[in-house]
Amino acid sequence: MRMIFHVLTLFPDMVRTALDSSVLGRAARKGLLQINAVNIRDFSGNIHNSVDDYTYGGGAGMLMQAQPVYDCCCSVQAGILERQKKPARVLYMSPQGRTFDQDMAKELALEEELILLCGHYEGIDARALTAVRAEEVSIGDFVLTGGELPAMVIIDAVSRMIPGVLGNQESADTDSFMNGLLEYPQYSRPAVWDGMEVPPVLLSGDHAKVDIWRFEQSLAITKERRPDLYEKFVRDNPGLMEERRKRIERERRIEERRRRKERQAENGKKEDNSNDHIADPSDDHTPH
Ligand code: 4F9
Repeated sequence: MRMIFHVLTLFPDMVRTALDSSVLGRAARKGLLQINAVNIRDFSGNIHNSVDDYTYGGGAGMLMQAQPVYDCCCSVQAGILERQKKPARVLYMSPQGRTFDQDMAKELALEEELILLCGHYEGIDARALTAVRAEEVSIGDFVLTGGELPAMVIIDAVSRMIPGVLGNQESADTDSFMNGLLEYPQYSRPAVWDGMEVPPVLLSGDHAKVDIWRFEQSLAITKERRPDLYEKFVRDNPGLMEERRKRIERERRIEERRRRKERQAENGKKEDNSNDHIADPSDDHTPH
């Protein structure tokens, strides 16, 4: 099923050009998604094609008027109603909105059509937003010159959740942030570059060890840089964290035994090993 993104904007070319290249362009040509950039100015309804005016109450800047935005949105919704028998969600790009994240990207990828409304100047008359039932969405705590870049950010993040948009190679590496942790560092050839070595475990060929190393890197980086994400991960994955605790405990015991043997060998003197044949009850033999 093809997903259609309707972008309502005063700068439709900006949106068309940006989304016509690379991964999204390829997906569009494959028929997996469609970008419908609609010029709000086409709905001005006056010979001057004007769509903005001064704000009531004063203050700097112009505001996009309600009528062109409303008419533009209704025109697009009319087509959507014919195709999917229900109106599409209308997302208004705004710093006042709900913060966009990966969970929201996954949620939006379930829709067949979406309307992304882009404001300019000081924004859009609040009555139009009410009339079209706009949901305000923010991509972060900063102010831009318009909603086009946020709309493109959302389209990009949602599109890569659509089956077939990413190749297998590309989709495999999404799983890291998708699991709620930050990415571990990655390396390619050469094994030594500018005097810096690739961590030896990655050259070992031991896939289980590599997985553990990557998980540990992800955990450490997330704990250091994003304690909020780390706490959430620990809360949401008690089983994984318990498995990890057991693994670390097991490694600690093995290391301790190794050190003890080493000391014994060094001293050359006999210590009491008479209990070594008895299984340690705290040893965990479950497969990992
Ligand atoms: C929208 C900023 C969403 C961040 C829209 C000026 C915006 C924005 N997230 N800034 N117009």
